[in-house]
Amino acid sequence: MVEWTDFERTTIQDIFSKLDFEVVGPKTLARCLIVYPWTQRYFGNFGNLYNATAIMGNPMVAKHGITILHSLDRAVKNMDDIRNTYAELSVLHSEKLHVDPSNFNLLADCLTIVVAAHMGKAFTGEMQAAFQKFLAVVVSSLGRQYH
Ligand code: HNI
Repeated sequence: MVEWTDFERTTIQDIFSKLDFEVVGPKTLARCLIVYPWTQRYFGNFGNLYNATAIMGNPMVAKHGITILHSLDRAVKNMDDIRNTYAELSVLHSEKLHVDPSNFNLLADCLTIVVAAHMGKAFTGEMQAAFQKFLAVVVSSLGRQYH
């Protein structure tokens, strides 16, 4: 069971309430596919991922990035039970999609970078610590049903 301080709770909720999912989601997934090109192998049905320009302009990447952000928002709304919130998604990524769980960390890091770029100076070290703690719990919960 993860303990959250009031500061962590408020910070995470605050960051998410201000994020434009339609912008941040696509940017995050695109960045992951560009920086870690081996992650592209899971998106074989997404069409043209030939280079960075193609990835950034790919509507399926954009749509899926938004889906991921909405899914993260579910964790924000269930901060005391992220593990159960992601039980089904964990099974899906493990048994159906066969996504190597180390990739969850890569996507989480890309999200942190995109958020930092959007928030600029407002994204203090303490806020980053809270945000990354949240993402670490998400990553661990998504990886829970792997065996
Ligand atoms: Ni992920 C589908 C959430 C990381 C590959 N993923 C989903 C769906 C959600 C989701 C929600 C839609 C499920 C459904 O249709 O029922 N994925 C998340 C979250 C994270 C994450 C919250 C991490 C923070 N997924 C990743 C990573 C990869 C990944 C890192 C691969 C590198 N996910 C997929 C693939 C699909 C997917 C592939 C199916 C996409 C499709 O539409 O075909």
